[in-house]
Amino acid sequence: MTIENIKALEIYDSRGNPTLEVDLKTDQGCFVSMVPSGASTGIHEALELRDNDPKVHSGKGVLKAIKNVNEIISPELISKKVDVSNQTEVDKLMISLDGTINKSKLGANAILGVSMACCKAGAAKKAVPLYQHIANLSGNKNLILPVPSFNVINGGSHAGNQLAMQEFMIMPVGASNFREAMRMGTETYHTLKKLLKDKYGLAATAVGDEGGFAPEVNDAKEVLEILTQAINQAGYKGKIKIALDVAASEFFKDGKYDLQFKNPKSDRSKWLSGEQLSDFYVEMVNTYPIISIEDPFDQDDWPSWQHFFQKIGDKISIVGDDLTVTNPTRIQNAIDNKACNCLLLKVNQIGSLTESIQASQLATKHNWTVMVSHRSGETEDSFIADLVVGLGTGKIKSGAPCRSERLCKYNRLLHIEYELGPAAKYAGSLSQK
Ligand code: 2PG
Ligand code: MG
Repeated sequence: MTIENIKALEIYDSRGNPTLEVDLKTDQGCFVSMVPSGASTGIHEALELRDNDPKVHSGKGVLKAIKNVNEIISPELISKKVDVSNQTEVDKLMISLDGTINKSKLGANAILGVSMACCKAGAAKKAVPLYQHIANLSGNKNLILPVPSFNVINGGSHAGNQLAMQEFMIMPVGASNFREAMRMGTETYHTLKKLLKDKYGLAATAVGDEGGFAPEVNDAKEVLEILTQAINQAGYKGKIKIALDVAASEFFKDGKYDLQFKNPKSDRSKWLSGEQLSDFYVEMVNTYPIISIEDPFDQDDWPSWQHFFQKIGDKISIVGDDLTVTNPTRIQNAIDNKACNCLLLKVNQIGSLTESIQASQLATKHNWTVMVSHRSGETEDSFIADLVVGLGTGKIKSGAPCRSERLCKYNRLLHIEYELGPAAKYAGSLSQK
């Protein structure tokens, strides 16, 4: 089964910014993918090609990327008669057609759109569900339903409040299956909503980019306090743990961390050194049920990562996102430097499925855990739900249980669990080391 046609078009993501839809046709039908987009993007990520015409969409148009799919990638893949189930060959062809190290010629958004659509077509050709096809591609024999990490409080570059840290997440590690994890997460989300309303008023229940609440609170401890209260009040003490994504690259300035970075009158004397910030985290971990901290430091502040890993790497997951950008070279660096022990896997950071699988394999080979992740700008494509089950990594973050671009991933996971029936396995506490 070869490709008959590939067509890209401009659609919009959950923030109303343009992105790509890719429609790939074979004799078995049309396979559609949609490309996500980040806000707190790491500087080492593959290049998301934008038109940069300030008069249109503030420069965010993706017509160049679309043209690259329609006029360069499509004719090449069609004329080479590539087999859609041979994902490695398809991705390799596109990577060599691009020829740059960060996909800056064709755009990681263009390449990824075709890569994901092709994977869906490949699954159809093999007549297996998408998650099974991905499991086969990656050589994984263990299909696993992940622990969801619900981002219930939004801050950082995803929210209009003063909170510096970007994501406060809840992980139902004590659930016995994925359906129960959803119930625990949503009940806690609604309990939290009520607590926030009672304490701060109705405005505190407005949501940020990923569907989590964005109360006007700037103290992380105050947030952790109310979050712990919500978990306990919902009846899940000990069964739901907390994970953070600090996204510290967003507020690293002149070698220091500015926890008031969204305040134009930020007081420079309060900026923290890497070591001071590390002490702050240790105190938080000792006080609250925190099991995971993502991007605790800037993407190039290696000494702080190493220092923190030494201190607490045996106790919690230290997750590399901007640090590692799903890039095997940066992951290898982090392994060699003992900087973290968990990979955040985002397909658009590297720009193809084959390289994402390689990144995941490299991380797990070195005993890291892997959390598959959405982007803050999302679409209704639920590809990453199949990806996490197929890779069997046991963890996913897809925002709060609120807003359909977040829920479509969780809902797809519910469907997969139903489809697998008694064979479905939930990662639970095994998702942690
Ligand atoms: C992150 C992501 C997703 P963004 O930092 O982990 O939550 O945000 O897509 O804006 O990089
Ligand atoms: Mg992150």
